[in-house]
Amino acid sequence: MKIDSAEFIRSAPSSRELLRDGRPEVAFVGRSNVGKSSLLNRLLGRKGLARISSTPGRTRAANYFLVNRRFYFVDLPGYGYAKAGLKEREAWAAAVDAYCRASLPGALVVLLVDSKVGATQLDLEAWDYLSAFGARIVVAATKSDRLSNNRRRSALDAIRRTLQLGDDVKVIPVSARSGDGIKELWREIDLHLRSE
Ligand SMILES: Nc1nc2c(ncn2[C@@H]2O[C@H](COP(=O)(O)OP(=O)(O)OP(=O)(O)O)[C@@H](O)[C@H]2O)c(=O)[nH]1
Ligand SMILES: [Mg+2]
Repeated sequence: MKIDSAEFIRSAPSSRELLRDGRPEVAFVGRSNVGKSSLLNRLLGRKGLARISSTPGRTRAANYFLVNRRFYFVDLPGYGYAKAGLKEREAWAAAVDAYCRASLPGALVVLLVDSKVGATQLDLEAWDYLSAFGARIVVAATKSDRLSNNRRRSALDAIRRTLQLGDDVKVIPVSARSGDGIKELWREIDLHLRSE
């Protein structure tokens, strides 16, 4: 897809700030540090749009980006940040829960799983949680540049097994660094936007 415009619109830490203007949405969900902001920037071809941090757990609210004035990319805060205190975890859960309740099942969810780390117990819980909203989910196995071709293939199989994915669910290896899988992921996003 040709990106004519991409702009940060707002941060939504609670249901009050959520956008509900009927535009289609694509939400990016995954562990803290899994590469959500990097992938979003790569998809949009805008390096500094979503904030990338070497310190995990920096995204605390749902961040809306308006693309081509037609649809939203939503960068959700990452889960599983070990050093997060109880207050932070509660803030995280509140922001994500508010978003999911209001915007799923309509949105397409891109669930990011680190291809080197594999799917964790928290990823499985996230999968179950998101599926319960009836959301369409595509799994992006991130940082694929860190694995050889052989190891990438077994990593994808392992993710499928751990998340117990059916054949109808796509797992796309992606790299914000090399650009691997970006076209394939756009194809899925396009399909969703067309069906809206
Ligand atoms: N090798 C490699 N590193 C990546 C890739 N994508 C992201 N990273 C690195 O992973 C770290 C986290 O990236 P972010 O995009 O900030 O991750 P995030 O999921 O948005 O993190 P939070 O907002 O804290 O939840 C950064 O150090 C990135 O440079 C990738 O495709 N390949
Ligand atoms: Mg982020």
